[in-house]
Amino acid sequence: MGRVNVEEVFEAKLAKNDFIEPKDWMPENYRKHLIRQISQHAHSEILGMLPEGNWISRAPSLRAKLVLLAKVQDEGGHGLYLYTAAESLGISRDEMLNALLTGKAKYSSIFNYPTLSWADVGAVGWLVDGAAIMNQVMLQRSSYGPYSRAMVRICKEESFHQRQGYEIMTHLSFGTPEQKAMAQDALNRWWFPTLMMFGPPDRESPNSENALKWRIKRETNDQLRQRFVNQTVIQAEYLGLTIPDKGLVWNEAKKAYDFSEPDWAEFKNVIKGNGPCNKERLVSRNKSHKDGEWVRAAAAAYGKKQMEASLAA
Ligand code: BYC
Repeated sequence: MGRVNVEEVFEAKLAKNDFIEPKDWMPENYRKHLIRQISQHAHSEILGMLPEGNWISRAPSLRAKLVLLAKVQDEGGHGLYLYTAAESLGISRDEMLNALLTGKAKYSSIFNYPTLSWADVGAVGWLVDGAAIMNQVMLQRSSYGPYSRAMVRICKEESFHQRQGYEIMTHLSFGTPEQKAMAQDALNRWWFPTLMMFGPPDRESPNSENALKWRIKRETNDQLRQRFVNQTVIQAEYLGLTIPDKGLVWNEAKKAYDFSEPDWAEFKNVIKGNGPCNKERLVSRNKSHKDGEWVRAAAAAYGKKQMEASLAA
């Protein structure tokens, strides 16, 4: 029997749309690319708990508080699935968390903006979760099995999150003039940062070529951004809100909206660590990590005892 060429097996799997699984051979750059993207994604979920968590104690009703609590808890769960998927590629949870806590790791730019009013909780759910789903639906068909399966579950929960945000925006937009003004103000502040979530324009996206070749990403940053704009304009119209972009205009020839580019200098500055809340977010995350030390120690001790008991039985 001839020797199996592992590279050919890998390529054949990609060509057939089969999943690559943790024990399969994979090129070292594919493994590193996935660790980078999945760990950044996990960090974003965990950091994403902070701007929303900021409003749990000030939610305007018990119902609103319960729904927001459930949503923030879901984000913690998403982080857990994603860290686990990244661990299957041979990196430890400690290594990833250490990179986050020391400010070395990237996480989504969007979570470095403040949530100034209850309307921001609505705008985050509607726009930020809406953008997250747009990106994550394609990731459900990502080539790495554990990442793809994590995304299936995450997408189900994200669609509930998007509804939660849109419901808040609906109440405010059809409420008093002051409430409608709050909704408009939130949209004004979150619109362009949300467009930045999709990443730099394709002409400046160094990772896209490999991501598309390996079917980690299925669509480009610009394609997803365009689809998000097309979908969201109609939702804003229903709410009677104005998207804060004078360059937004329907283009009949391309059957899509033209729109202004976000300020890419601002985006670069935020991911360098100089956004409005970068420092505050890292301080909060470090504090939570430290405060949770005894919980991790207790869970590890319990796990060890259970293991010893099962080995002795
Ligand atoms: N923020 O070559 P590119 C959520 C970095 S979770 C910060 O296009 P790629 C939610 C990028 O990492 C939302 N950095 O990269 C959670 C790269 O730097 P490195 C997060 C960004 O990977 C809780 C460089 O810029 N979603 O929504 O092909 C509550 C060049 O970029 C950003 C995910 O993570 C950014 N926005 O494409 C509510 C989805 N954009 O690593 C909601 C998974 C780019 O070379 N990730 N950079 O130093 C992806 O799909 C892709 O990684 C991205 C970027 C589309 C984000």
